Amino acid sequence: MVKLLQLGALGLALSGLSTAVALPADATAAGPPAPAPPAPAPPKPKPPTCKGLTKRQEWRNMKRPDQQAYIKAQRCVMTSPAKLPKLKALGAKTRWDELVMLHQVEALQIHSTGTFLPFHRYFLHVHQFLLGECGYKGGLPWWNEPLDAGNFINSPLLDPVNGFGGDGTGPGNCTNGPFAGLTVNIGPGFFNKPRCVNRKINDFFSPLTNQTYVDEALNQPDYASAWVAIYMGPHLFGHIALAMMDGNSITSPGDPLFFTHHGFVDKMWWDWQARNLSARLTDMNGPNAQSPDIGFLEFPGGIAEEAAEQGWGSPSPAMLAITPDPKKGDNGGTETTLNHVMSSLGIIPDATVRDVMDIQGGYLCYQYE
Ligand SMILES: [Cu+2]
Repeated sequence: MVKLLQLGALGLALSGLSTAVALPADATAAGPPAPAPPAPAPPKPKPPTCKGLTKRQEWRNMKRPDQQAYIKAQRCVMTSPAKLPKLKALGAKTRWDELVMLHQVEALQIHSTGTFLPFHRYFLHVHQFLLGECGYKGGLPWWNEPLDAGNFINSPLLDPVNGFGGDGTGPGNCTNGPFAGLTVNIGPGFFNKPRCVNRKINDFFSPLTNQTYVDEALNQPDYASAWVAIYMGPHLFGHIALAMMDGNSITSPGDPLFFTHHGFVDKMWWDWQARNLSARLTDMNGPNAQSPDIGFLEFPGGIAEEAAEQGWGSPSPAMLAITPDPKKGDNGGTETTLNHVMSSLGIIPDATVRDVMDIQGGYLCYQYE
């Protein structure tokens, strides 16, 4: 991805160069001016395009070695030492912790907001980058949850050998399988306590990820209603049914399974966009941070009340000191725009919402299968 961007920038620089070279040639011509040759058509700036799309396959359609390579890379990120001094100072011990801390620090500006979908698309991209550091070159898997709605417990994704490990057991609801024995140091909430990878499957709520609810989201007429339908629909109920990392909204990405759930969420947004691309590649709005009075849409009460009731605590002054300005790029307003700047706290460069609107626009290059 980075390479493509660099190539794109190089192309622009080269096209600028050829224009610059053409001008002095005319200017130095001696004697009477020759009839001007027809001006060469200015090179059309090439829109950034994708050379070879990465395939994001549904987990059970991936070949077994590809599944194993993905899980191996996730384990590698979970055991690689943290790199960013500011995040290490706040308690991140591994590269995985840095990823989870990113979600933690920005939690109140990326949930219940218009930035929810673009940020989580960017967040998956950050995840992909970290897997790349561990040598993974394949696409991210996604989970077709309607196939398992009502029966998450028997999903092949929860297989201890060929999946992400099963339902949590024991006092910490620690999962078995490939992530057993690994430690996540970020969360729950705004606290940082070392924990196992944990989850608690609840098939009372998992039917609410079924195709009916997906279709309801996909049938929304505009972004303003679509993001709410996705967020409050299959996204939320998938989280409730999985209760990843103590069921905590702030630090649930500690569980590697999070990224297959959010692949499903991202695909819903893309499927919605694809129904009317010309309009929906630029359709963006919604608050760029939670209102203190409303907080998370899924919980009653505002931010302060939720923090107390959910036992999350609040961001420490040190966390607030590294929290990006949620209005950056939005002209100081409270509404998410295409110029909204998204930060990964230094894991990868910042991106704008515009960058991620098109999953095949050049900044991103993938397709769902
Ligand atoms: Cu999130």
